[in-house]
Amino acid sequence: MTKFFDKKFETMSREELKKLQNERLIKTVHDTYKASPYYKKLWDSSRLDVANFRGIADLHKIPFIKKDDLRNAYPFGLLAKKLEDCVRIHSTSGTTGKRVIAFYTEHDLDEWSTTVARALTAAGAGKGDVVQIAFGYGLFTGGMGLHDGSRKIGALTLPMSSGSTDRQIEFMIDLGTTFLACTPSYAAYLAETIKERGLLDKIKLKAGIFGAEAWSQEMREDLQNTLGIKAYDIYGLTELEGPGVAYECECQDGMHINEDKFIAEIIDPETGEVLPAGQKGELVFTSITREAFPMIRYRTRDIAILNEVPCSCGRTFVRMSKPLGRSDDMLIVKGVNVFPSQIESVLIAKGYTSNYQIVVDRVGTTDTLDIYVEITQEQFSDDLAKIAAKEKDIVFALKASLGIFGTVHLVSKYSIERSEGKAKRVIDKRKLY
Ligand code: DLL
Repeated sequence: MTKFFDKKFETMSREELKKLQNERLIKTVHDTYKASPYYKKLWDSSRLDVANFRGIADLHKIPFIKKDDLRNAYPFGLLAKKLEDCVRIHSTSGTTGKRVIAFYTEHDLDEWSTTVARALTAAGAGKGDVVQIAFGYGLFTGGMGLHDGSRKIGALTLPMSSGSTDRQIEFMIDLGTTFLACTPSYAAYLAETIKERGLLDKIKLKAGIFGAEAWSQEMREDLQNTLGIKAYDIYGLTELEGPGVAYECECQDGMHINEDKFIAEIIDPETGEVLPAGQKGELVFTSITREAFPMIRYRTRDIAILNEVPCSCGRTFVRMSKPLGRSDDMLIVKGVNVFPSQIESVLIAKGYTSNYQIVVDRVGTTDTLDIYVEITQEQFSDDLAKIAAKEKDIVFALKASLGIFGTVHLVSKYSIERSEGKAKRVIDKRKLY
């Protein structure tokens, strides 16, 4: 049965929704122009006529905001409220450059917790449920984001943060956790450990809310089968509040974008041209309810497809596909575009686990692609000929999917480090030299 947290908005007619988006967009543009010197300068230099801005019809006239803008404006340049009106910050991990700091007013936190409450409710959670949050707490948005959403729906919230796997399992059993929220790779690690310890019949999990990294449909099925749950996807990014920008309903066929709070566009990442729904391209979001840190035409670098076909759950919000990867996660190996999730799909479809790592290197002028895949202890005791045959089988399956040959190495269990947060699937040595 479909459950809604906010039926009024989640099932609003498309016409009403467009009207609401338009009003909110015009207000956001005017407020931001007045309040943020960075946006003012950017818009003035591109001759945006803010006074006569007509809303969605003029959205394409606004220049994009990119990650570099956020870095250049660090830390306060994009603030559109006084610092004293802000009550919290979160931040990106900053592994590939300066951190981005996002600011929130009380109103922003309330809006955010509503988006997460919608996601949890769509997955079936509510009062009486026990929600175990194994996303990292702290500057990362996952922990606190899910926490506030879970509190909002009246569930019993377990603020575990990531890691301490023994304690996670102990609490899960002792408190009868019904919903687990974490990265899919950490969920896979938890599932593997619970299974190995023979504790599957002791857990009461009904569903999982997983996100913050790419995960394939095959990985979903694997998690669902092992844990006996439904595994729901949740999407978001620090720049746009955090988790909850989009969420899955029981149909598990794309994530509904919270369109009363965000306007989504798909663009050609090369030309910046706006593409029609149904075409693959880079997701661009405009926030229309955020006060402290408005993001107007923010280029996410996530590649996805929008689906405007009405969903049978009754929600009218447009759906986005699973991100196929970040445009900057995409590997170009031997001239071919490769997303790690494509490799994951092949491996899981062949019966392997999601414990794999991809190593790309260059010998002379030729790229090399090595894929390390864990096998079980029993498989590892196979004779060499059997292992070689299995490796060859994966090599050909990957060639059929990616179009290029790689080298596959089947390795013993636990040779690949387990992840408690976002998994590190790719080591691109070409970037390290
Ligand atoms: O990962 C926010 C989040 C926390 C989302 C918990 C979902 C759950 P960042 O650390 O800023 O924020 O990373 C954002 O992670 O641009 C995507 O590339 C990726 N990502 C987030 N959710 C998904 C997902 C959080 N469901 C970046 N599927 C985004 C695939 C995802 N990729």
